Amino acid sequence: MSVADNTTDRANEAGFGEVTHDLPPLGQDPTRAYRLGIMGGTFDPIHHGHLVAAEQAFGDLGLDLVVFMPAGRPAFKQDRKVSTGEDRYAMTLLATSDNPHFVASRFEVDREGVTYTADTLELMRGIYPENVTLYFITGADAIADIVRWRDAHRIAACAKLVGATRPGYDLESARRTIAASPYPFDVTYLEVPALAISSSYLRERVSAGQSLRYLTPDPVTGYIHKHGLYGLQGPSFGQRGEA
Ligand code: DND
Repeated sequence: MSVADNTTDRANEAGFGEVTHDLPPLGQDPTRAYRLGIMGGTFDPIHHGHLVAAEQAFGDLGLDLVVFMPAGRPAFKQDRKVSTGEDRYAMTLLATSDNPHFVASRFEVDREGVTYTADTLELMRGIYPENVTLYFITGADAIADIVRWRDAHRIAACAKLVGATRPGYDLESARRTIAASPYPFDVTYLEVPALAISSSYLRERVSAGQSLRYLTPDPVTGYIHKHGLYGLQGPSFGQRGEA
């Protein structure tokens, strides 16, 4: 059975209707095991903290690939207007394009309705054969929250978790929260270079007309300026002089 046939059958069984996808093929050789990393995020915008965490997970866990998956319609970002899925996907594609083991996917952006991680991972579990283990990569702060995410038990059943340290977050508290959970989460904690960068910090800098250099790849900065994201004031990119 091809990867695509498998996708449609299993997704139908799960009640999601027919699913087409752009996920990379993996698991072709039934005699070996594969490891697929999934870096989920709102990525509004993507920055070097996300990229470093994924690269560290790739190396430390011996992953075959890391799929960067911008969240489709995140139910959990009610406090502010999130940029369109198209803009967040485009920036993710630009940021990952020069790394041969990073892939950007539209899997959530193209899905109708609110996109929950449990649904995404269950669909992916159906798409990939059993010799592919899924590793969902998050910041350590998100690890502590994950027990409260929609259908957390389904997340625990479909994927292993990777908790990347993030400046200011206490790993011990994340460990305690996971240990107290009734669900069988399998978490690997990673020390990643401490990059105190956040998407909100980048958005603030853009709206204040400040540089994003060394905080996110230059093509992402170019996209933000060209498309006037984050309340950028003044002339568009190319006339400002500074990226
Ligand atoms: P964020 O909005 O935190 O993404 O969402 C992360 C993932 O959680 C997405 O896939 C969401 O769909 C999923 N989620 C969240 C809440 C509820 C549910 C699902 C649900 O299904 O119920 P950001 O773009 O802000 O960040 C992406 C990742 O990168 C996060 O794991 C974050 O902790 C991490 N990160 C850093 N890691 C290391 N160093 C830094 C980082 N900045 C962000 N400087």
